[in-house]
Formats: sequence, C-alpha cells, structure tokens
Amino acid sequence: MRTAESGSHPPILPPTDADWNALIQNIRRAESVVCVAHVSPDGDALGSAMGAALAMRAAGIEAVVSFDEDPFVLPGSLRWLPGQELLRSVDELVVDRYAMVSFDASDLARLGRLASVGDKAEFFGAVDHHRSYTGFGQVSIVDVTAPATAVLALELVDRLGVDLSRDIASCIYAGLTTDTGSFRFAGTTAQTHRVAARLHDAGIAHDEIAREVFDTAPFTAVQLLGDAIRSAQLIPKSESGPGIVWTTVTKSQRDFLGLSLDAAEPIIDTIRTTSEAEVAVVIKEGDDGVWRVSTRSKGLVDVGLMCSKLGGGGHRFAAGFSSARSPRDIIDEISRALELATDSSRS
Ligand SMILES: [Mn+2]
Repeated sequence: MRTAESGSHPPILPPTDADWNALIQNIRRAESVVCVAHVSPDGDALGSAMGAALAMRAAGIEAVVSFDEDPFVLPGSLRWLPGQELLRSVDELVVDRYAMVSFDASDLARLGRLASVGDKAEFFGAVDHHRSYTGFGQVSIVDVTAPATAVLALELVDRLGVDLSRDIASCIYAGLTTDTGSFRFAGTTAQTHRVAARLHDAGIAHDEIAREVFDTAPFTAVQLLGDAIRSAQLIPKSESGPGIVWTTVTKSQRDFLGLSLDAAEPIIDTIRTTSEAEVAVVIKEGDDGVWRVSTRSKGLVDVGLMCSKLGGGGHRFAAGFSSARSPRDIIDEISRALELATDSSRS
C-alpha cells in the first residue's frame, strides 16, 4: 500500500532573482559548462539544453550538450535541431573542471550516467518545470507553472545578455511546441503565446519545425501505429474508475519493422483521442525488455501523481513510469491506482 504519503511533496517556489544570479554566476565562473538533457530526450529537454548551450557560446562561455543514450543519436523528430556540433556522448566528455546544468530532468535517475558526472562537477544546477522535481541541484531554477522548461531556458538566454538568434529561438521553440502539444495543452497561456511571438520575431520557421517534430515519420512507423491501434483495448468508465484506453508495443513488433523505441512515442497521441476514455496508456517494450509506460489524461485525473506513486513522474496531463511486470499486470496496477484516485477525490 502506498497511499499514506500521497501528495506530501512540499510546494516548489518559483525561482527568485537570487536563484538566477547564482546560476548565471556559476556558469560564468566555470571553465566549461555541460548542458544536459534527460534520458530519451524530447524536444523540451534537448531544445532547452541546446538553446542554452548556444547562448553560453554566444556569451563567450565554453559549453557542450550531452545526454545518456546508447547509441548516441538524436530522436528522428529532432535531427534538424541547430547546435548539434556541441553534442558530446557521455564517453566523449573530456572535461576536468566544469559546471553541469540539467534541463527538464525531475530527478537524478533521469540523467542516467550523467548523474555521476554531475556529482563531480564544481557546480551542478538544474532547470526544470516538473512538480516531481526532487531538489537535487545546488541551484534550482524550477517553475512548475512554466508550460515547458524551454521558457526558463529562454530566460537564461536573456539573463546571459545574449541576442536571441534564429538558431537559439528554433531550439527554444522545439521545447515550447513539444510540451504544449502545439499550444493545445492546458498549460498554454497568453504568456506562452507571447514567448512564441518573440521566437517568431527571431525568424524561426514554425511550419518546418512543426512538420519535423509532429508530422514526419517513416512508413514503418505508420505501420507500427496501425498495429498499436488494432490491439488497443477500452476499459469502459465505471462507478469506480474512469475510462481507460490502452495498447502495447512489443520489442518484436519494432524489430520486425526495424524501429527504435522513440518511433513508438507518437502512438499515444492517436490512442488518446478515444472519446470514451479519460486516460490513455501505451505500454512499450524497450530493447532491455523493460516496459516504458506512457500515460495521458484529459484533465479529471492527475496522471503525474499516479505515475509518481508507481515509481515514475511527469505532469498532470502527461506522465510515465517503467516496469518489469507484464502489460496485463501494469494495466491492472493503473486501474487500481485510478480507482483509489477516484475514491480520494470524492472524499
Ligand atoms: Mn518539459
């Protein structure tokens, strides 16, 4: 039973000027800065890290970008990102004295092997917007109201006193458009659109970015989506729980089509359109045989809270966790967790 400590996270306060000054000071003082995205990096993690590193370079600060992935390749939807000459794999990082700043990672486990690189850094800062952020940074720039870490990365660019170049703006926009689902998710505000307007003014090609990030996939990925849709199941809404639509993507299905795990990432966007379901779940088998569980909520259920109870994390509307159990067991576990959530929201 894991219900007792539910919701006991202390509130995370938005960053103060003192926090920002501490971050900037440590970045400027460093011999070099390693900007880090979380494992299985998405547009927000990589766009933020890349945009920040490009800005640091423009400010005359030595900076590189890293994330822990083997093989060390960008997800297909992000291969257009500017600044890729700054990328270094964990093994390629040859730095003696350095500062490290993580972007969009809520806890150290999300950094993979780079967590220990952070331990040895002279300074370890964190920029994030997850409510589940654990406070691991010496300086934490964490705003849980920010729709994307990229918004905070843009403030970092400004506070470095760097002009917003088209390349930097494109990286920031990658993060913004990813985490807002093209400005459709609830976290999008008038301020989000003002940020987007600034990025437009900096010369980004928003239509090309949208096509790369959301609307481009090889035919094999379309076939994988077809497989996932065909095997999707609906657990109807009941007294005790919300409607859940779920499906699985096995390693053998991917292997047959020659696809890596990130090719399965967009499947949930189609599955979650099911009108009878409040919650959508896609259970994807990694190359290591461990299942990566992605969840989405339409708003009644806080899947971020649910996933953090199941060992993962995320936001109210989008969250995930990993599990070595079978998909059937995983979906049972989720159903039970949602029943509990429904009970407690009534009481
Ligand atoms: Mn994010």
